[in-house]
Amino acid sequence: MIKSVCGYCGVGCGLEFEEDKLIGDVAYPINEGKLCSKGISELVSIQTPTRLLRPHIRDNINNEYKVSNWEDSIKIIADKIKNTDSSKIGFYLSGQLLTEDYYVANKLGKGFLKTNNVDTNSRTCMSSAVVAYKKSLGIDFVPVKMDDIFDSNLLIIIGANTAEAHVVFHNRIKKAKRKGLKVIVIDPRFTDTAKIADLYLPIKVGADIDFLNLVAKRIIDEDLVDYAFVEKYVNNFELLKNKFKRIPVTKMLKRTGLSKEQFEEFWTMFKENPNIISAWTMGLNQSSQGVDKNLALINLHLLTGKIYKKGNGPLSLTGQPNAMGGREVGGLSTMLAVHFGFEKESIQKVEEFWNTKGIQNKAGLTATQMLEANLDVLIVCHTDPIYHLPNRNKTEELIKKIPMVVEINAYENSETSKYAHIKLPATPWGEKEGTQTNLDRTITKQEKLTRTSIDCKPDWEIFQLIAQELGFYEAFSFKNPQEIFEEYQEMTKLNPHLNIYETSYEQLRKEPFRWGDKIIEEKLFFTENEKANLHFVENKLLSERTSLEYPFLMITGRTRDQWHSGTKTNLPRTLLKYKDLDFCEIHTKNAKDLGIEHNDPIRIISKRGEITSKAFITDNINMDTIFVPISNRDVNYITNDLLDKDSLEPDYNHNAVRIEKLKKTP
Ligand SMILES: Nc1nc2c(c(=O)[nH]1)N[C@H]1C(S)=C(S)[C@@H](COP(=O)(O)OP(=O)(O)OC[C@H]3O[C@@H](n4cnc5c(=O)[nH]c(N)nc54)[C@H](O)[C@@H]3O)O[C@H]1N2
Ligand SMILES: Nc1nc2c(c(=O)[nH]1)N[C@H]1C(S)=C(S)[C@@H](COP(=O)(O)OP(=O)(O)OC[C@H]3O[C@@H](n4cnc5c(=O)[nH]c(N)nc54)[C@H](O)[C@@H]3O)O[C@H]1N2
Ligand code: SF4
Ligand SMILES: [Mo]
Repeated sequence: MIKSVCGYCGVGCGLEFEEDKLIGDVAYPINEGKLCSKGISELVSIQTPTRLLRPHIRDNINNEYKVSNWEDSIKIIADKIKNTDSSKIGFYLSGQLLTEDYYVANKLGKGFLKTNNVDTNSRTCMSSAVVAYKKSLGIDFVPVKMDDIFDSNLLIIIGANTAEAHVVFHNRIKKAKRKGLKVIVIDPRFTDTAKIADLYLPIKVGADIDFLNLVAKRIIDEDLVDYAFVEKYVNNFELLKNKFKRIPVTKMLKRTGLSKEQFEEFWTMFKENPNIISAWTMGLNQSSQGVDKNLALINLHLLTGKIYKKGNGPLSLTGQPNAMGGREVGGLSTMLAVHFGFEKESIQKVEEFWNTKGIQNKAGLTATQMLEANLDVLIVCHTDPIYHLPNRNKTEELIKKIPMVVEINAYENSETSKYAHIKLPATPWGEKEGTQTNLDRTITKQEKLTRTSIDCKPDWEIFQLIAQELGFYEAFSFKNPQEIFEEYQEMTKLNPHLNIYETSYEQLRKEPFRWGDKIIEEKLFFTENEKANLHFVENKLLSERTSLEYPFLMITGRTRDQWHSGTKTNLPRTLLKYKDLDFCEIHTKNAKDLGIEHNDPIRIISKRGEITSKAFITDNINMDTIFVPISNRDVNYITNDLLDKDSLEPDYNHNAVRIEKLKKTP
């Protein structure tokens, strides 16, 4: 029997592998033996016919790929890199990479190629939360753990659908409910998560800042402020208080679409429950004001001292299995390594540690900027930007201009592979080992369960081969993931709050390790004066507006059994299909007005493009709002490419569209 962890979502469930079968690990603290359908079917995806098993190459994206070998492919890539200015090279990584992969890619990019253009799909996902935590707490730090819900009285879930996106955590919420936890769900859709709520608030898309500011104002007006906490630990209270004197309360409530009674019901629960956790994901992050939405929520915890206290705090629910590990390593273009930025002293420390010189002193291109930057070499690893970036017609035009696109993938059917010149076969989950950090800072270990397919290589090794071909043998001579992890651990000592050095690779085989608990115990903030910052933010209505021509707002998101583009989950043998891959939720009244019936084929059109889908008529969505799951691979042909100005995360959840009924094909 081998113990490992699931490689899908940020919950990070423990599992056991025995005789070709996976079961949940009963002794594992996070999931107590439970797994969702994705976890159970991890093994199925290894054995699919759509695995990428050999290197492939072509001169031109209009030609067919030809099978190649590692030696030639790596040489072609290294030669091109040698002849390219470092500012024209980009690494497009993924929150699904293991920590060791991230470490090697980041070291190569920032440390040796001297480009900070090393970013990740987490930009489209968690970057608003990262920036907000840094602005408010002074550090990218999740100050709560999932199990804290058992010490809490009230869980506010805002802009997250745990029932489908963090399934096993959702089961834990249900368990905590049986022990008295109350749950409020705030979402424009009455989701499966809302079904377990004690109070459901059908907020209008994009109105979260208005709602959260109204709550903050009430906290101040009704003296629910924890003055002792604020005095000792928090900046900007007077400023915020003064600003809230002049906010247009009636207009703000109107924008939320909620009634006064609904707001009062919320307020009563908020006031009466001493211990409160708030949890959020894409409903807040993916917005033209994603950072501000986060800050408005964190304000509530700072004002009431409901942070760094058992059963309290703002719990950002990271989506991918190792987006957190990537953040710790420094795999975003806006940080250097181990939580360091680009200050002189940080660069010096990192240069000394890596034994290199000339690290660039400013942030590199973000994932959402790379395609527009006229790059000469783009290396995409473990993610599918053509599928996932917004305004796809534009991204397709942009990627065609890049002379060398290298795609490292374990499967052959990504959308980006249509635009790559070289495809390199990576070793997927189950055939490799390494570490990952789940959404509450718990580091877990993935184990190799089956043999590695002959011509596939783990992601770290692919970056190492490129580094070696470029001549960096000394810095890139890792024999296995353990050696990488140990070098990384040593590096975390440069920034001791990242106490990852306290565990060991061997120890992680036996039990998970959570870093950073001391930060909570000692109530540490990492701002200049070591106090947390309140921020006054307002809903600036920056997102795309609906119009007569485009009268609906489209939001997008997940369904329980599908993983994004579905290279791993859209398989004939996958166990369950709880929901279709392709549907469009539309309110009963809107459908009636358009003469659309259940399952009718429809076309959804925005200024940028169009897609087809199938109507799913329901009362569980706000009027004039539609929802399309991202398992419809075409969804980003119609999404808008506005970005949050601080995090540069896309505004995926605010797209003006119109709907047309299509003729049914006989
Ligand atoms: N099954 C499955 N699970 C996954 C994934 C997957 O692909 N499949 N992906 C993982 C990843 S990478 C991520 S990031 C997470 C995402 O996890 P979630 O964010 O929980 O998943 P989404 O379906 O995107 O849900 C976002 C919710 O926000 C709501 N929403 C949209 N706009 C607004 C708004 O303006 N305000 C509010 N309050 N709510 C709004 C939507 O209706 C939706 O219910 O899931 C992770 N888990
Ligand atoms: N409209 C809209 N767009 C969105 C979102 C949304 O909510 N709405 N959400 C955004 C968010 S939060 C996210 S996280 C992104 C997700 O978007 P992506 O990251 O593009 O989605 P995935 O399908 O998970 O892509 C992972 C890729 O890695 C490959 N792969 C699997 N295993 C391995 C391996 O071991 N090694 C390597 N090298 N490759 C492997 C898979 O085959 C797949 O092609 O989408 C973003 N885009
Ligand atoms: S909840 Fe997440 S980590 Fe747990 S089994 Fe499901 S996909 Fe895997
Ligand atoms: Mo994500």
